Amino acid sequence: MSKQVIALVGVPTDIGAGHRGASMGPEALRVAQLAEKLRRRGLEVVDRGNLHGPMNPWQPPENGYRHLPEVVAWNTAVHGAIHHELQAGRLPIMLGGDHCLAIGSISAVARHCREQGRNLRVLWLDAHADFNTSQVTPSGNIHGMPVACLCGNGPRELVEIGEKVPATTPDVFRQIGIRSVDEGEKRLVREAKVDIYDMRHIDEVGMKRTMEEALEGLDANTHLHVSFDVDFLDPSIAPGVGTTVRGGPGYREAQLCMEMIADTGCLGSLDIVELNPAYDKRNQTAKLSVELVESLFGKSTLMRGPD
Ligand code: Z70
Ligand code: MN
Ligand code: MN
Ligand code: MN
Repeated sequence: MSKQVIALVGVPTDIGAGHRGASMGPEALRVAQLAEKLRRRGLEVVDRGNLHGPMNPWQPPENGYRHLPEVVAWNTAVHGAIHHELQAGRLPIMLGGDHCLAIGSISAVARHCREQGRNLRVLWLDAHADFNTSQVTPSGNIHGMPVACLCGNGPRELVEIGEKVPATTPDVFRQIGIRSVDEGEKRLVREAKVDIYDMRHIDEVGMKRTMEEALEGLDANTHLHVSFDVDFLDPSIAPGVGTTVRGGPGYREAQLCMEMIADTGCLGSLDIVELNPAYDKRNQTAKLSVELVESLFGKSTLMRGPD
């Protein structure tokens, strides 16, 4: 087998968010030396630069959605770019950008898995379930809706980006670190039976057992996609996000989470989203994200492996 090549795809927009600034995420990750750190691990990395799309018009929601046409435009570009990289055998890392962009990236991954006859598992690392619809959203912000859209519950223009409708089903998702779910959204995740490992679960059984559960059933034919919303992390270590929610995983729990994913050998694609340099201090949240991604690609904090 030839060496796995990683492709970085920057998507500089905050079109789906409720705070401005996630559009600066890709550059902050580059400044924190994401590519160089992965290369130092012996990996081959190409940086595709940034995708382009409409400006953020910063308008109030219309019919329950903020900036829907712009969100469609950005996600259409993401879908094409991520599918292109997968098709060429590369492992794409999407540098967001806000989390609405996972509609484009995960629909592309799902399409690729269908084409290749592979099974898909999505690990959704987030403080939020992102399962809102226009009926129940408290904000109209589409970054609170990507999982619902991917499962067919959303506006036609977004749901159809996956080519197959729905692009995915709730059973492929494992959500970890969840601690902020809106009232109407709770009913929806329960009805859809989304597999949620919330902070209470992590507190009760620990991160190790949680990850064993979330990773159960993977095999050599599984493509593992990690959608890493940086607000997954406790705000004391990761202040550089638009929406901080206290009570998240700390440094050691987050490292263990990444190390256990690396150990599966199944990682096939990654989103890094919601990093917001406007709220950060000395780029510390970008640096921490890069450290965690190094662990995701096999760097161990312990005395294991080639390090
Ligand atoms: C809330 C909403 C949200 C961030 C997702 C929050 C959504 N559930 N916020 N990611 N940072 O407005 O739908
Ligand atoms: Mn999110
Ligand atoms: Mn393909
Ligand atoms: Mn979030």
